[in-house]
Amino acid sequence: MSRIITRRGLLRRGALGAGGLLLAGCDPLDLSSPVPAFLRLGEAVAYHTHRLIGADSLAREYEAAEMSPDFRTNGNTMPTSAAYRAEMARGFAGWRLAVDGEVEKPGAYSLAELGNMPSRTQITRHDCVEGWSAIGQWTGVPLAVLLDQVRPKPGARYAVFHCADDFDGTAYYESIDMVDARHKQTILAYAMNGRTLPVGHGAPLRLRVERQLGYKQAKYVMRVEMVADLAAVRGGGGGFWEDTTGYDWYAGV
Ligand SMILES: Nc1nc2c(c(=O)[nH]1)N[C@H]1C(S)=C(S)[C@@H](COP(=O)(O)O)O[C@H]1N2
Ligand SMILES: [Mo]
Repeated sequence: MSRIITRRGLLRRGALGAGGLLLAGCDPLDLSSPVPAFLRLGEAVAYHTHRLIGADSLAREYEAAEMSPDFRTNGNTMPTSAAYRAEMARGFAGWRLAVDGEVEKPGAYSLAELGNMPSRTQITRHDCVEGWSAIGQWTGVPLAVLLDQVRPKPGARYAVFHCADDFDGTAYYESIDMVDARHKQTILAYAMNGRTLPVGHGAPLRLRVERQLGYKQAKYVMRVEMVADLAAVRGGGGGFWEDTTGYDWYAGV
């Protein structure tokens, strides 16, 4: 019997009964290769199911008439760091998004530069685990466009989003795999509902990774770091909530 080691212990492949039934007819449960080793059982099944349905499958998009009249904010709504506050006071004129790590050509991009790149606008539903949803319109630069500029090295397997805010001194961050990083609807948004992204919603730039839950939608993104492995990044779980509360890293909706 083959086994995979997860962050929370040992899984036997034969234990994946529900997933085997769900996906009967193909051989999807070879967990030896593409599933990140630290996924838990249910999460591994969800990850595999999503990847089988299709790396390119799109999250549902909505009509303008369906947009929520009031899209609430959640989590941090105003980073406290002095550097962030100083940039905010200047309308983020000196702010740069760093894109670095396992890449051939690290870059630092101003908001004007990001705004001049190809953009995508999408109206999607945001689902927070705390039990609320909202439909909003997002405009930004596809992460794939940035990746084509910095050229990830072959070993790069995850994009890590480092944020300006923290909870009691522990920085917020998130991460996604290369399939989601290159997905058509994965954008770094600088506008929401047709206006400059408000500070409460993550100005100057926030991630939209539309096939996953709310907490993956990192606000106040300062730096995108390409890495080979998530174990060495902060708590090793791939995100703030994953590290501190045990939320799933792969939070498919
Ligand atoms: N940097 C940062 N990103 C974050 C959070 C946060 O507190 N800090 N909260 C997350 C959660 S739980 C949700 S539901 C959404 C909320 O986004 P909104 O404020 O635009 O509604 O942002 C996510 N991204
Ligand atoms: Mo959330």
